[in-house]
Amino acid sequence: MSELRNIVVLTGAGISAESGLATFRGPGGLWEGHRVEDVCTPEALARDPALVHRFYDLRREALERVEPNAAHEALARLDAEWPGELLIVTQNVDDLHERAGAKRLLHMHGELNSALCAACGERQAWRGSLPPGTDCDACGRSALRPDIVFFGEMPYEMEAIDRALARADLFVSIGTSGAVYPAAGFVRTARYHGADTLELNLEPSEGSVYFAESRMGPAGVLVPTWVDEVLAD
Ligand code: BJW
Repeated sequence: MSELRNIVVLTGAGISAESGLATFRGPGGLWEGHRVEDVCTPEALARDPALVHRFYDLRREALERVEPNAAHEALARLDAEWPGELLIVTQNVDDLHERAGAKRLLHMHGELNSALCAACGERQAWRGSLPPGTDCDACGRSALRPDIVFFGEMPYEMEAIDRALARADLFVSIGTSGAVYPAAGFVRTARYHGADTLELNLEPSEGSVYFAESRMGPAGVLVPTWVDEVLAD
């Protein structure tokens, strides 16, 4: 730990579970009875845009009713106080990290409060309902869709993430099942470049064997404890 300077933190749905947002693959997960891999695709959006847009409208509404929890707050404190490099990469499309105060943050799977033009690729901040056929401010075409990375689409900011992983001394994964790539491969990339690795999760993830250390429990307890340790070092 004495040489620790550059940290990359990856977060998943588990970090927002204690705020009241459902995870994807647990019991009672999102998409109610459907495998997310079957419905969260560009093909599903093309087949039934009203259904997919409505689903994200409801998720956007639900976001207004929840608050960041102790884990988001602890990471925001780490961001404010850590003197070395830090990158928080979230797979989550909620805005709880930024509402807690995190700044060194990337959303690799998109954002609920953003709309993407399927015609010109422009992204714009979005609040409230987003019906299919909404006009794009940039190109005027009626092609706005939820700014969500579906299966088969390229996640955002991969070059910046790869650069940070190559420089990381420590990679920490919080509240993710390790079922979805490329995020599930970050632990191996970080290890390849010599980083120490730590997993904080309710249960072992699919890639648990690749972590040097795994701590099991709720993020709202584990993350503040880990942040205290790092900042005290
Ligand atoms: C707690 C807790 C508490 C609960 N405290 N913990 C075959 C092999 C390998 C790869 C592929 C393949 N076929 C296709 C692929 C690629 C594909 C993929 O990975 N598929 C898999 C199904 C195999 N990936 C893609 O298509 C991605 N794009 C891509 O690969 O582009 C090409 C490329 C090439 C080279 C480089 C880079 C790119 C795109 C993936 C898009 C994912 N999108 C979604 C939907 C977002 C929209 C929405 O929100 O509706 O993103 S899917 C969904 O899964 C969402 C999440 O971000 C993502 C990950 O889920 P997460 O966060 O891990 O949640 P859960 O529910 O799975 O787990 C929660 C965890 O928390 C659990 O472990 C709990 O125990 C824990 N937990 N409570 C702590 N209180």
